[in-house]
Amino acid sequence: MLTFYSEESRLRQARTELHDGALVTPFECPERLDLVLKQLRQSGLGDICAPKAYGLEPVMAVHDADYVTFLANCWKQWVAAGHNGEAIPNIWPARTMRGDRIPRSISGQLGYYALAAETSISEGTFEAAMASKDVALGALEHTLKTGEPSFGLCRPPGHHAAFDQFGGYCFFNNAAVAAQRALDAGKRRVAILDVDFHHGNGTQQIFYGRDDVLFVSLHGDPEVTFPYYLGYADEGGEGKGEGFNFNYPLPPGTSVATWLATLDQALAQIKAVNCDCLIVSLGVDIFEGDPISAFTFTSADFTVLGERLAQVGLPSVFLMEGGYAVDAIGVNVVNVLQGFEQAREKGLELHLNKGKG
Ligand code: OKP
Ligand code: ZN
Repeated sequence: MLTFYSEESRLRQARTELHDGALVTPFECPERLDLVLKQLRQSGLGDICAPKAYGLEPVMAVHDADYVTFLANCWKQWVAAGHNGEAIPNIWPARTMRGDRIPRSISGQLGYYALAAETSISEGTFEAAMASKDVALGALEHTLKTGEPSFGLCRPPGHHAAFDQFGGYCFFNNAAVAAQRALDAGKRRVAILDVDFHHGNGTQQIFYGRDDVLFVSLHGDPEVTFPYYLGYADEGGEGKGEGFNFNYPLPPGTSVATWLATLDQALAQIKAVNCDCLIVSLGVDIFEGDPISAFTFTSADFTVLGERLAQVGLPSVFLMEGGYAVDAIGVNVVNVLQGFEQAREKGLELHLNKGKG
């Protein structure tokens, strides 16, 4: 399986995250890349290559142009306004105020375009977000061309980024950018399966009214978990999109057996709808040792996850989302990809033998 990766992902090097009422070193850190790369190289899974630059057009296909301009200019404007720290929103167009004004001040714009406060914007953030969506697009292009699976080692992650909002460590929605690109390349319907611990609110929002992208997510119950305001079981899509959105919220501490049984339901939903390819929002923060999440996967369980995903039998693109137990992140990611590859090869073998009669 080919991996796509960009050195420019390292340009995302924020120093601050608002966590537990303090500014801490961000959980979503560049070291995450090192451990995944190291394990990929050791595993012999396949080559690692750099994507080409796809520009802004595929981003504008799912994001608001003014939002993209805001992200491109935010750091410069923040510095020009004389601020010393990183750019962090501290006021929003809350329910009791106007939601139709985008203030001129960068502080006002930050609140307008942010959906949470933990994610600081720092120098290089926009460039890293550009690299991350290129990684996703490189992986997608390879899979569309060859039918072979691919892995996009995206960083920063994407699934919380909505049409015109950043947050939850995400700026561009890499999975959405890739899904839209697949459609624009002639695919009729794309399935996005999100296994990250956190609900992919951005992906859901972008495709909520559409039937050409099926969004299915397993995640920590938003009653008690970020992002709190989306990801409930009764969100089934709207208009044409009705029946193309499935949420499986699960309580903190959910056993792997229950999680996998729920996955089987989610996979049945995907198989019940005709899809041309599968994009997996691969967060490995469902790991038992994750510092900000509450599911119970062991490293070995990730292999089982990969095996099950192969049963869907669709051309598949894996895109990195979360995973903050840095020491284990490489093993956990590679276990998914190897489980997938091994099950897929076995499946192909069975198929060939059947053909021989
Ligand atoms: C991004 B991805 C910790 C609370 C959680 C944001 C979580 C973002 C997760 N201070 N805050 O889905 O892994
Ligand atoms: Zn997550």
